[in-house]
Amino acid sequence: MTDFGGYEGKLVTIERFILDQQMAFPEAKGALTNILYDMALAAKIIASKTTRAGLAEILGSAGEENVQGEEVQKLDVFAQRTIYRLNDHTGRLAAMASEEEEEIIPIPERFELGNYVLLFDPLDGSSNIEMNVSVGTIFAIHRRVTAHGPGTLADCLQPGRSLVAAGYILYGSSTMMVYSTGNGVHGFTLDPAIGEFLLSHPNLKYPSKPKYYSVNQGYQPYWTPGVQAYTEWLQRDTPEKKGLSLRYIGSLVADFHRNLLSGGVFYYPADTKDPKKPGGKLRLNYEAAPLAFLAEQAGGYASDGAQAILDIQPTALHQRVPLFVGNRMLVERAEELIHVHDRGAA
Ligand code: AHM
Ligand code: MG
Repeated sequence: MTDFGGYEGKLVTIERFILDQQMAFPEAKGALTNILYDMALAAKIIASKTTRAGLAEILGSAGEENVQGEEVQKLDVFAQRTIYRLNDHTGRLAAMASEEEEEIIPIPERFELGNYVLLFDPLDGSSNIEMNVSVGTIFAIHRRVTAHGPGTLADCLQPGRSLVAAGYILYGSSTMMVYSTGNGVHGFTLDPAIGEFLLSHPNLKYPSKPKYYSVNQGYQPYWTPGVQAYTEWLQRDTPEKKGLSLRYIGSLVADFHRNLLSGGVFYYPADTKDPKKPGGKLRLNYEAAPLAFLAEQAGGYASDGAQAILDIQPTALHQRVPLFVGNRMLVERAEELIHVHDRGAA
Protein backbone atom coordinates (compact mmCIF):
# COMPACT_ATOMS: atom_id res chain seq x y z
CA MET A 1 0.00 0.00 0.00
CA THR A 2 1.14 3.50 -0.75
CA ASP A 3 2.57 5.29 2.26
CA PHE A 4 1.16 8.81 2.12
CA GLY A 5 3.46 9.95 4.93
CA GLY A 6 0.84 11.75 7.03
CA TYR A 7 -1.24 12.87 4.06
CA GLU A 8 -3.60 9.85 4.09
CA GLY A 9 -7.12 10.75 3.12
CA LYS A 10 -6.20 14.35 2.32
CA LEU A 11 -6.28 16.15 -1.00
CA VAL A 12 -2.80 17.57 -1.24
CA THR A 13 -2.08 20.00 -4.05
CA ILE A 14 1.43 20.35 -5.37
CA GLU A 15 1.53 23.91 -3.99
CA ARG A 16 0.74 22.74 -0.47
CA PHE A 17 3.19 19.86 -0.67
CA ILE A 18 6.05 22.05 -1.91
CA LEU A 19 5.31 24.59 0.81
CA ASP A 20 5.25 21.89 3.51
CA GLN A 21 8.59 20.60 2.24
CA GLN A 22 10.02 24.08 2.34
CA MET A 23 8.99 24.45 5.98
CA ALA A 24 10.38 21.03 6.90
CA PHE A 25 13.64 21.71 5.04
CA PRO A 26 14.18 25.46 5.34
CA GLU A 27 17.37 25.26 3.31
CA ALA A 28 15.03 24.86 0.30
CA LYS A 29 14.58 28.60 -0.09
CA GLY A 30 11.52 30.35 -1.46
CA ALA A 31 12.98 30.97 -4.90
CA LEU A 32 13.42 27.29 -5.57
CA THR A 33 9.89 26.63 -4.39
CA ASN A 34 8.60 29.21 -6.81
CA ILE A 35 10.54 27.76 -9.75
CA LEU A 36 8.81 24.45 -9.03
CA TYR A 37 5.41 26.19 -8.99
CA ASP A 38 6.26 27.76 -12.33
CA MET A 39 7.15 24.34 -13.77
CA ALA A 40 3.80 23.02 -12.53
CA LEU A 41 2.04 25.89 -14.29
CA ALA A 42 4.06 25.26 -17.46
CA ALA A 43 2.99 21.62 -17.22
CA LYS A 44 -0.69 22.56 -17.18
CA ILE A 45 -0.33 24.91 -20.13
CA ILE A 46 1.67 22.41 -22.20
CA ALA A 47 -0.70 19.56 -21.26
CA SER A 48 -3.69 21.56 -22.43
CA LYS A 49 -2.01 21.80 -25.87
CA THR A 50 -0.62 18.28 -26.15
CA THR A 51 -4.03 16.73 -25.49
CA ARG A 52 -5.38 18.74 -28.44
CA ALA A 53 -2.42 17.93 -30.67
CA GLY A 54 -4.36 15.94 -33.26
CA LEU A 55 -6.85 18.77 -33.62
CA ALA A 56 -4.39 21.49 -34.53
CA GLU A 57 -4.55 20.87 -38.27
CA ILE A 58 -8.32 20.60 -38.40
CA LEU A 59 -8.77 23.74 -36.36
CA GLY A 60 -6.10 25.49 -38.37
CA SER A 61 -7.72 24.64 -41.70
CA ALA A 62 -11.11 25.66 -40.30
CA GLY A 63 -9.67 29.12 -39.85
CA GLU A 64 -9.49 29.30 -36.05
CA GLU A 65 -5.81 30.07 -36.03
CA ASN A 66 -6.24 32.73 -38.71
CA VAL A 67 -8.81 34.59 -36.64
CA GLN A 68 -6.23 34.78 -33.87
CA GLY A 69 -3.63 35.80 -36.39
CA GLU A 70 -1.43 32.90 -35.28
CA GLU A 71 0.11 30.09 -37.20
CA VAL A 72 -0.19 26.53 -35.95
CA GLN A 73 2.87 26.19 -33.78
CA LYS A 74 4.91 23.06 -33.47
CA LEU A 75 4.36 21.68 -30.00
CA ASP A 76 8.01 21.50 -29.04
CA VAL A 77 8.41 25.17 -29.94
CA PHE A 78 5.28 25.96 -27.95
CA ALA A 79 6.62 24.07 -24.92
CA GLN A 80 9.97 25.84 -25.22
CA ARG A 81 8.36 29.29 -25.29
CA THR A 82 5.97 28.50 -22.47
CA ILE A 83 8.74 27.49 -20.08
CA TYR A 84 10.90 30.42 -21.15
CA ARG A 85 8.14 33.02 -20.74
CA LEU A 86 7.10 31.74 -17.32
CA ASN A 87 10.67 31.98 -16.05
CA ASP A 88 12.39 34.90 -17.79
CA HIS A 89 11.01 37.73 -15.62
CA THR A 90 10.74 36.20 -12.14
CA GLY A 91 14.10 37.27 -10.75
CA ARG A 92 14.83 33.69 -9.72
CA LEU A 93 17.09 32.62 -12.57
CA ALA A 94 20.49 33.76 -13.81
CA ALA A 95 20.15 31.90 -17.13
CA MET A 96 18.35 29.03 -18.82
CA ALA A 97 19.35 26.33 -21.30
CA SER A 98 17.17 24.16 -23.48
CA GLU A 99 17.52 21.32 -25.94
CA GLU A 100 15.88 23.64 -28.45
CA GLU A 101 18.52 26.40 -28.21
CA GLU A 102 22.15 26.11 -29.27
CA GLU A 103 23.52 28.56 -26.67
CA ILE A 104 22.51 29.29 -23.10
CA ILE A 105 19.43 31.53 -22.89
CA PRO A 106 20.13 34.82 -21.12
CA ILE A 107 17.65 36.59 -18.89
CA PRO A 108 16.60 39.83 -20.66
CA GLU A 109 18.44 42.84 -19.26
CA ARG A 110 15.26 44.54 -18.08
CA PHE A 111 14.59 41.77 -15.56
CA GLU A 112 16.31 40.96 -12.29
CA LEU A 113 18.71 38.05 -12.00
CA GLY A 114 18.41 35.20 -9.51
CA ASN A 115 20.60 32.52 -7.98
CA TYR A 116 19.54 29.51 -10.04
CA VAL A 117 19.87 28.15 -13.57
CA LEU A 118 17.17 26.06 -15.23
CA LEU A 119 18.05 23.49 -17.89
CA PHE A 120 15.29 21.69 -19.72
CA ASP A 121 14.15 19.51 -22.57
CA PRO A 122 10.79 21.15 -23.29
CA LEU A 123 9.15 18.26 -25.10
CA ASP A 124 11.16 15.09 -25.23
CA GLY A 125 10.03 12.42 -27.67
CA SER A 126 8.11 14.98 -29.71
CA SER A 127 8.37 12.84 -32.84
CA ASN A 128 5.87 10.54 -31.07
CA ILE A 129 3.11 13.13 -30.84
CA GLU A 130 1.60 12.41 -34.24
CA MET A 131 1.12 8.78 -33.16
CA ASN A 132 -0.58 9.85 -29.91
CA VAL A 133 2.26 8.41 -27.82
CA SER A 134 3.21 9.95 -24.46
CA VAL A 135 5.81 12.69 -24.40
CA GLY A 136 7.49 14.53 -21.55
CA THR A 137 9.31 17.58 -20.23
CA ILE A 138 12.51 17.12 -18.23
CA PHE A 139 14.06 19.84 -16.06
CA ALA A 140 17.14 20.35 -13.94
CA ILE A 141 17.88 23.20 -11.50
CA HIS A 142 21.34 24.19 -10.27
CA ARG A 143 22.41 26.96 -7.96
CA ARG A 144 24.65 29.33 -9.94
CA VAL A 145 28.40 29.08 -9.32
CA THR A 146 29.38 32.51 -10.61
CA ALA A 147 29.02 35.30 -8.07
CA HIS A 148 27.09 37.95 -10.01
CA GLY A 149 26.11 39.27 -13.42
CA PRO A 150 24.29 37.29 -16.09
CA GLY A 151 24.54 33.50 -15.76
CA THR A 152 27.26 31.86 -17.82
CA LEU A 153 27.97 28.51 -19.42
CA ALA A 154 29.91 27.57 -16.27
CA ASP A 155 26.70 27.90 -14.25
CA CYS A 156 25.02 25.40 -16.60
CA LEU A 157 27.92 22.93 -16.89
CA GLN A 158 27.69 21.46 -13.40
CA PRO A 159 27.75 17.77 -12.52
CA GLY A 160 24.41 16.20 -11.64
CA ARG A 161 25.67 15.74 -8.08
CA SER A 162 25.20 19.51 -7.61
CA LEU A 163 21.56 19.56 -8.67
CA VAL A 164 19.25 21.21 -6.16
CA ALA A 165 16.11 19.92 -7.88
CA ALA A 166 15.05 17.95 -10.92
CA GLY A 167 11.89 16.49 -12.31
CA TYR A 168 9.79 15.57 -15.28
CA ILE A 169 6.28 16.03 -16.57
CA LEU A 170 4.67 13.14 -18.37
CA TYR A 171 1.88 13.88 -20.82
CA GLY A 172 0.23 10.47 -20.93
CA SER A 173 -3.19 9.04 -20.24
CA SER A 174 -3.03 11.56 -17.43
CA THR A 175 -0.53 14.35 -16.88
CA MET A 176 1.93 13.78 -14.06
CA MET A 177 4.66 15.87 -12.50
CA VAL A 178 7.38 14.01 -10.63
CA TYR A 179 10.16 15.91 -8.88
CA SER A 180 12.77 15.80 -6.17
CA THR A 181 14.59 18.48 -4.20
CA GLY A 182 16.82 15.86 -2.61
CA ASN A 183 14.23 14.68 -0.09
CA GLY A 184 12.72 11.75 -1.96
CA VAL A 185 10.81 11.59 -5.23
CA HIS A 186 7.19 12.68 -5.27
CA GLY A 187 4.59 12.30 -8.01
CA PHE A 188 1.47 14.38 -8.66
CA THR A 189 -1.36 13.72 -11.07
CA LEU A 190 -3.22 16.55 -12.76
CA ASP A 191 -6.95 16.55 -12.13
CA PRO A 192 -8.13 18.34 -15.26
CA ALA A 193 -11.55 19.00 -13.70
CA ILE A 194 -10.08 21.33 -11.08
CA GLY A 195 -6.79 22.17 -12.81
CA GLU A 196 -4.66 21.05 -9.86
CA PHE A 197 -1.81 18.59 -9.47
CA LEU A 198 -2.69 16.29 -6.58
CA LEU A 199 -0.24 14.16 -4.61
CA SER A 200 -0.69 10.63 -5.97
CA HIS A 201 2.75 8.98 -5.64
CA PRO A 202 4.57 10.15 -2.48
CA ASN A 203 8.10 8.97 -1.81
CA LEU A 204 8.57 6.79 -4.88
CA LYS A 205 11.11 3.95 -4.61
CA TYR A 206 12.07 1.35 -7.19
CA PRO A 207 10.32 -1.95 -6.33
CA SER A 208 12.90 -4.53 -5.30
CA LYS A 209 11.72 -7.10 -7.87
CA PRO A 210 12.26 -5.51 -11.28
CA LYS A 211 10.00 -6.40 -14.18
CA TYR A 212 11.19 -4.67 -17.32
CA TYR A 213 14.19 -3.83 -19.45
CA SER A 214 13.81 -1.02 -21.95
CA VAL A 215 16.12 -0.54 -24.90
CA ASN A 216 15.81 -0.06 -28.65
CA GLN A 217 16.58 -3.64 -29.54
CA GLY A 218 16.54 -2.70 -33.23
CA TYR A 219 20.10 -1.47 -32.74
CA GLN A 220 21.34 -4.80 -31.39
CA PRO A 221 23.62 -5.47 -34.41
CA TYR A 222 25.52 -2.29 -33.51
CA TRP A 223 25.93 -3.02 -29.79
CA THR A 224 29.25 -3.76 -28.16
CA PRO A 225 29.86 -7.28 -26.75
CA GLY A 226 29.29 -5.89 -23.23
CA VAL A 227 25.82 -4.57 -24.07
CA GLN A 228 24.98 -7.83 -25.86
CA ALA A 229 26.05 -9.86 -22.81
CA TYR A 230 24.13 -7.53 -20.51
CA THR A 231 20.91 -7.88 -22.49
CA GLU A 232 21.19 -11.68 -22.45
CA TRP A 233 21.71 -11.53 -18.67
CA LEU A 234 18.61 -9.37 -18.22
CA GLN A 235 16.52 -11.84 -20.21
CA ARG A 236 17.56 -14.89 -18.14
CA ASP A 237 16.43 -16.06 -14.69
CA THR A 238 19.48 -15.49 -12.46
CA PRO A 239 20.00 -15.79 -8.69
CA GLU A 240 19.22 -12.06 -8.28
CA LYS A 241 16.06 -11.82 -10.38
CA LYS A 242 13.61 -13.44 -12.75
CA GLY A 243 14.18 -12.85 -16.46
CA LEU A 244 12.83 -9.43 -17.42
CA SER A 245 10.23 -8.57 -20.06
CA LEU A 246 10.97 -6.00 -22.74
CA ARG A 247 9.01 -2.74 -22.79
CA TYR A 248 10.13 0.14 -24.99
CA ILE A 249 8.00 3.15 -25.80
CA GLY A 250 10.76 5.23 -27.38
CA SER A 251 9.81 8.21 -25.23
CA LEU A 252 12.35 8.64 -22.46
CA VAL A 253 10.09 10.10 -19.76
CA ALA A 254 7.44 7.42 -20.29
CA ASP A 255 10.01 4.61 -20.30
CA PHE A 256 11.72 5.99 -17.18
CA HIS A 257 8.40 6.47 -15.38
CA ARG A 258 7.17 2.95 -16.07
CA ASN A 259 10.39 1.45 -14.79
CA LEU A 260 10.31 3.64 -11.68
CA LEU A 261 6.85 2.29 -10.85
CA SER A 262 7.44 -1.34 -11.90
CA GLY A 263 11.17 -1.80 -11.40
CA GLY A 264 13.58 -2.30 -14.25
CA VAL A 265 16.27 -0.68 -16.31
CA PHE A 266 16.26 1.69 -19.27
CA TYR A 267 19.37 1.95 -21.40
CA TYR A 268 20.46 3.88 -24.44
CA PRO A 269 24.04 2.70 -24.85
CA ALA A 270 26.78 3.96 -27.10
CA ASP A 271 26.78 1.87 -30.27
CA THR A 272 28.54 1.76 -33.61
CA LYS A 273 25.51 2.79 -35.68
CA ASP A 274 26.38 6.45 -36.09
CA PRO A 275 30.08 7.30 -35.82
CA LYS A 276 29.07 10.94 -35.31
CA LYS A 277 27.36 9.98 -32.05
CA PRO A 278 29.91 7.99 -30.05
CA GLY A 279 28.07 8.86 -26.81
CA GLY A 280 24.70 7.45 -27.83
CA LYS A 281 21.76 9.79 -28.33
CA LEU A 282 20.66 11.21 -25.01
CA ARG A 283 21.88 14.50 -23.59
CA LEU A 284 23.73 14.70 -20.31
CA ASN A 285 22.63 18.00 -18.84
CA TYR A 286 18.86 18.04 -19.28
CA GLU A 287 18.00 14.37 -19.92
CA ALA A 288 20.42 11.95 -18.25
CA ALA A 289 21.49 13.99 -15.18
CA PRO A 290 18.02 15.00 -13.93
CA LEU A 291 16.73 11.45 -14.39
CA ALA A 292 19.84 10.12 -12.64
CA PHE A 293 19.13 12.47 -9.73
CA LEU A 294 15.58 11.15 -9.46
CA ALA A 295 16.76 7.55 -9.81
CA GLU A 296 19.25 7.87 -6.93
CA GLN A 297 16.60 9.60 -4.80
CA ALA A 298 14.31 6.63 -5.50
CA GLY A 299 16.96 4.11 -4.38
CA GLY A 300 18.16 3.39 -7.92
CA TYR A 301 21.24 4.33 -9.88
CA ALA A 302 22.30 5.73 -13.26
CA SER A 303 25.56 5.12 -15.07
CA ASP A 304 27.17 5.75 -18.43
CA GLY A 305 28.46 2.18 -18.26
CA ALA A 306 31.58 3.08 -16.32
CA GLN A 307 30.70 5.72 -13.73
CA ALA A 308 27.75 7.42 -12.08
CA ILE A 309 26.02 9.88 -14.40
CA LEU A 310 25.85 12.30 -11.47
CA ASP A 311 29.66 12.39 -11.19
CA ILE A 312 30.28 13.39 -14.80
CA GLN A 313 31.63 16.92 -15.20
CA PRO A 314 29.94 18.27 -18.34
CA THR A 315 32.13 19.94 -20.94
CA ALA A 316 29.47 21.04 -23.43
CA LEU A 317 25.86 22.14 -23.14
CA HIS A 318 24.42 19.55 -25.49
CA GLN A 319 26.84 16.69 -24.92
CA ARG A 320 25.53 13.16 -25.32
CA VAL A 321 26.09 10.32 -22.91
CA PRO A 322 25.30 6.60 -22.80
CA LEU A 323 22.63 6.04 -20.16
CA PHE A 324 21.75 3.03 -18.01
CA VAL A 325 19.16 3.89 -15.36
CA GLY A 326 16.91 1.96 -13.01
CA ASN A 327 17.24 -0.48 -10.11
CA ARG A 328 20.74 -0.17 -8.66
CA MET A 329 21.52 -3.87 -8.90
CA LEU A 330 20.62 -3.93 -12.61
CA VAL A 331 22.67 -0.85 -13.49
CA GLU A 332 25.72 -2.05 -11.55
CA ARG A 333 25.59 -5.29 -13.50
CA ALA A 334 25.75 -3.28 -16.74
CA GLU A 335 28.93 -1.61 -15.47
CA GLU A 336 30.45 -5.01 -14.61
CA LEU A 337 29.67 -6.66 -17.94
CA ILE A 338 30.80 -3.65 -19.97
CA HIS A 339 34.00 -3.59 -17.92
CA VAL A 340 34.66 -7.27 -18.60
CA HIS A 341 33.64 -7.46 -22.27
CA ASP A 342 34.40 -4.01 -23.66
CA ARG A 343 37.36 -2.86 -21.62
CA GLY A 344 39.28 -6.13 -21.67
CA ALA A 345 39.29 -6.54 -17.88
CA ALA A 346 39.33 -10.00 -16.32
P1 AHM B 1 14.39 13.79 -28.83
O1 AHM B 1 15.06 14.55 -27.73
O2 AHM B 1 14.84 14.21 -30.19
O3 AHM B 1 12.90 13.78 -28.68
O4 AHM B 1 14.92 12.27 -28.74
C1 AHM B 1 14.93 11.64 -27.51
C2 AHM B 1 14.08 10.40 -27.56
C3 AHM B 1 13.87 9.82 -26.20
O5 AHM B 1 12.63 10.20 -25.68
C4 AHM B 1 13.91 8.34 -26.44
O6 AHM B 1 14.40 7.65 -25.31
C5 AHM B 1 14.82 8.20 -27.60
O7 AHM B 1 14.78 9.43 -28.30
C6 AHM B 1 14.41 7.12 -28.55
O8 AHM B 1 15.34 7.03 -29.59
P2 AHM B 1 15.29 5.82 -30.64
O9 AHM B 1 14.14 6.14 -31.55
O10 AHM B 1 16.62 5.87 -31.31
O11 AHM B 1 15.07 4.54 -29.86
MG1 MG C 1 15.11 15.11 -25.87
